Amino acid sequence: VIAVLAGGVGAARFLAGLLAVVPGRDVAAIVNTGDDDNFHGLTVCPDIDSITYTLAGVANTAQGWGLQDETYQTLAMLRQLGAPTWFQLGDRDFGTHIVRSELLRSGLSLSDVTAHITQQWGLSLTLLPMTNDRVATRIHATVDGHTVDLAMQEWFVRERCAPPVHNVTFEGAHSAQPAPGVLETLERAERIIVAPSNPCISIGPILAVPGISDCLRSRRDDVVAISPLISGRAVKGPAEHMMRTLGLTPSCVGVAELYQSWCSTMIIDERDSHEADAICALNMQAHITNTLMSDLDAAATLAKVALSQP
Ligand code: FO1
Repeated sequence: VIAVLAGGVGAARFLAGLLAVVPGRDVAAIVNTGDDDNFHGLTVCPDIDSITYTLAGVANTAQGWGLQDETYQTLAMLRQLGAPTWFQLGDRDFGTHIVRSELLRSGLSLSDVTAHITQQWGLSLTLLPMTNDRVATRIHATVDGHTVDLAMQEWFVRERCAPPVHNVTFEGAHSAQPAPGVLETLERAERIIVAPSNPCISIGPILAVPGISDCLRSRRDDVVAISPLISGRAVKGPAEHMMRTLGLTPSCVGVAELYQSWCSTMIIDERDSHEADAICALNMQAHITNTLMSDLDAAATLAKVALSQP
């Protein structure tokens, strides 16, 4: 099995490329659930859904979240009735959250529900939520000189990633357990790939679940990460700004510094070839290639590179 640590869009694109070169039954993605939240009484799992919709071919790729051909009638009604609507849920997307919430209420775990939904879309890979327990990413940011503690979606969507972040914590992580199959997959995988996802808010929550980072450390030689930053910039999302305000180096070297204790190889972009020596100085291998997944072919080529590292 090939294990992939996954956040949202970057991971979804990478997984689409990986599935073009490896059968789905041999791929298991361990997905961040720290972004999950409740809206209108429903459980929303943005990263699981981004991956599901992308692999099912129904994602709104221009927008970067949600579904194609979406309408917002339900949201309009909620607004009419005075409910908060800053988090835009489309009518089709609501269907996912209704099914998920109902199955969770009936006693199924998030793992079971996720398996059910991915099967309904005909996906052959395994999507494993990092945990079935509630872990919530909290963003400690500064607004008008005051420190505020925001839920991930409040900071990301409502505040448009604007308030400078000075700390990120993972509420509930200390007492969470990895979901069934997570540690077994990491122990058995031929290769563990860290998708090009935000190191602080996509990969960070996965590492915060007890047992996962120890397991990765024991597999260090088989862990390969793809830098989500190219020339110090995130292809999508707030990684660069966030790393800077957190006091980290916003570059592939800064990501390598975060991963070095449990990851042996960083795949970095051609535009960052001058950073390779700094990565090797961290006792890691640096592999230089095109990491921009501009289309499915580029993502498949990147997946082949990640699979072929020694
Ligand atoms: N991102 C936005 O920028 N605005 C939204 O209104 C929004 C709604 C939304 C609904 C469902 C869903 O699964 C994702 C949604 N996202 C939205 C994306 C999401 O907030 C982030 O991309 C991830 O949490 C970061 O990985």
